[in-house]
Amino acid sequence: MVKFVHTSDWQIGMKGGGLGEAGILVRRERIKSISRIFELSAEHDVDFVLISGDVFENNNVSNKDVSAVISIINKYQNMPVFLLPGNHDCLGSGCVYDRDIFRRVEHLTILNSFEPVEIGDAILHPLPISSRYSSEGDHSFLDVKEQPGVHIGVSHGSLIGKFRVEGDIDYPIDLGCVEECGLDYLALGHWHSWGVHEDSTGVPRIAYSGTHEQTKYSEKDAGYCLFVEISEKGAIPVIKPLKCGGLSWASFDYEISSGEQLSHLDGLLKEHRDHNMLEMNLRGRLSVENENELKRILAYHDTLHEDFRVNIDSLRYIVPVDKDSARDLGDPTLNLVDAKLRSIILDEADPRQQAVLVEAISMLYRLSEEGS
Ligand SMILES: [Mn+2]
Repeated sequence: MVKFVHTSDWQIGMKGGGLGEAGILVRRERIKSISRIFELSAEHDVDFVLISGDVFENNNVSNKDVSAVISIINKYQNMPVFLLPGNHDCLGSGCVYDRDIFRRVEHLTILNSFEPVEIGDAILHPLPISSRYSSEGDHSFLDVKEQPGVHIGVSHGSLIGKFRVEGDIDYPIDLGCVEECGLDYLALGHWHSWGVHEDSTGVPRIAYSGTHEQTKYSEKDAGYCLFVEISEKGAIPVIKPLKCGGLSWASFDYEISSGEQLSHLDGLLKEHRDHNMLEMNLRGRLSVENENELKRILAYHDTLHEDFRVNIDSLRYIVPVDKDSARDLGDPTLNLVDAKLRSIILDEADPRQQAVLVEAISMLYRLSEEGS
């Protein structure tokens, strides 16, 4: 029986990724999430923790970042940890794992060669990475079909045929290698979503743990590590995702076509209030008269989240073309300017000029609201 936790892509030392102030929070959470992986590992009484690459964002990370990771590992002296260098923290000159501190942590093994490593009933077969980018991959593991023990491949790259990417995939991995060599499990890193894949015989033996803490809105199924239990050689692995991510992210699209939808939008945003990180892509058309109400709704919801971003590139403000729809702005001069702008906009054919006029009218509304 072999029990372990599989994790990868911590990418400690990464910048905020365009998240502004929330980037600090995300970086801090990526460290906390490592603690949660070890807590979960202890709770599940695993034999070891296996990390399949990209623990660090690059080989130039600060000693402070390295120390933060080692500090957590050191809190669990009885938990063996096996760490494979990925493409972000690849082997070679200046490799982060050449730093002295890694040699001093006795229960941490850097899988920096192709030599199999035994741990209890398991034998790990590492394929460490030694360059940042490559469109080639060698996944010829040792043939262990006749060897006793539970054999676990540890690698970093992209399963061929499983990812839709333009151009060459990074470090291609042929899923046939698992059956060919007789592996019981292939622990992968590189992609940030967790997922289990079947080998060429249809048995789910290949898995990405995904990143332990989500890094951007576009990532799905991130913030997990995998608990893996393999009863004996040849058995089907039991693979269970464990939530370790601390931040909750959500992203949704909303199409608006009238001001009456604003209260619905407000309600929908309230339903998303528990997410730390919320992104909304707002598109459609909205009358300039409703612009301020929209801004007030958004300003309130901005106070509910660590990060709240609204993409309004596809939202167009429009002016009702009906001349009679002009409203009383509470000042004769403003009313006069409003009427004048409306009459010009009706005759304006150039959409760019129209947009300028719409903006002018919306400024007029703001002015009237500030004055009232
Ligand atoms: Mn990678």
